[in-house]
Amino acid sequence: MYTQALNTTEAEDRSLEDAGRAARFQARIDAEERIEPNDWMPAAYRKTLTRQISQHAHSEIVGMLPEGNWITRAPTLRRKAALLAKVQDECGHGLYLYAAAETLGSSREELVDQMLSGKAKYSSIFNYPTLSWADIGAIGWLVDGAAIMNQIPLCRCSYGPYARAMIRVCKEESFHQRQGYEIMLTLCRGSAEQKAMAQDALNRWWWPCLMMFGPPDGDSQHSDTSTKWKIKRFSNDELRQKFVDATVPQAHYLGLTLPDPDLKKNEATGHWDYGTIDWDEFKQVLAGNGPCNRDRLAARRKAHEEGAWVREAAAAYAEKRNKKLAA
Ligand code: FAQ
Repeated sequence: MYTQALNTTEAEDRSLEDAGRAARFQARIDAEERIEPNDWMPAAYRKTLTRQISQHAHSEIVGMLPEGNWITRAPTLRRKAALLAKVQDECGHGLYLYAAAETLGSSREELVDQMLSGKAKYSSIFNYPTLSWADIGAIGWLVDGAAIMNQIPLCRCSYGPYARAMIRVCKEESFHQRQGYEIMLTLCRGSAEQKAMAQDALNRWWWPCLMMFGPPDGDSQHSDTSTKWKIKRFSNDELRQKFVDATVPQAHYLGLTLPDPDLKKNEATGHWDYGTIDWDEFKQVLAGNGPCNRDRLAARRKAHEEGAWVREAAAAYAEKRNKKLAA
């Protein structure tokens, strides 16, 4: 476990700043050096990274639920195998991310309890329902697509364990994005009913996906410090725009229409200008009032309770093994 002595309070940090530690820390960040678990870091850097990484981990774990819902109903054995593997990958991402967060001094139990009690956030996107098979295509294409756009720059995050975890996560998310797009392509080349199902999924997932990138830059609370510390390399709005620019031509290739009458190519900037996002809806989802917030937390709490015997057995085995090794 990483030493408790490194867990400085904010008051202690202020006095350490006087000694120039904070300035040396910032100089290392500015020089693109990686910060590793045993290095000195300001309490606020540790806190914001623990917040972001744990929220990211919870998103991967809760994110298994909407797709997991379709494993038993996948249309073919091939689709079932791919979906099963994808959902397992998301679980693996959650586990790397909890491990990365643990290097900052919080235990996995503590972090998971924060999620189960509703104190910690997870991505808004996982509070929407998966109503048809096309939603599985839309999630892979759009949700994983948005996740990649956000996570590729995190491979260069200043905190070593998070940046390294992101490399593998991004490779797997790219595969997920392609399998989702391929489901959409198959539906769009199928019957009129299948194409309509794909269009309906796009209509429902498009705006919530744009919300995944977080509040507009003017309302983002953490962006300034996270940018200074090179946790964030692009702002929420910059990443959202990159996602729109990459995704609109993909929708056109599928022969689908984006549910935004204001969407228009801006010939001067080369970007796709999009309409107004419903930030009230985003705030409602964050406040726990999205279509599935209650179901998602109830499902996670049930799984946690039902898994208690596994945790107890693992702890008993570890204790026995440690005693044996010490003997
Ligand atoms: N949902 O000041 P900012 C995936 C919160 S993984 C919920 O701009 P920040 C893979 C934010 O936490 C998806 N809350 O915050 C997958 C803060 O609240 P706090 C998850 C949100 O941190 C695919 C407050 O609003 N990805 O999809 C959201 O600078 C398929 C103010 O916001 C990550 O977590 C939101 N959408 O920027 C899995 C990536 N947006 O903490 C399964 C890492 C904002 O003060 C199936 N995270 N908030 O209480 C990040 O890059 C950042 O944390 C942002 C937010 C960009 C999400």
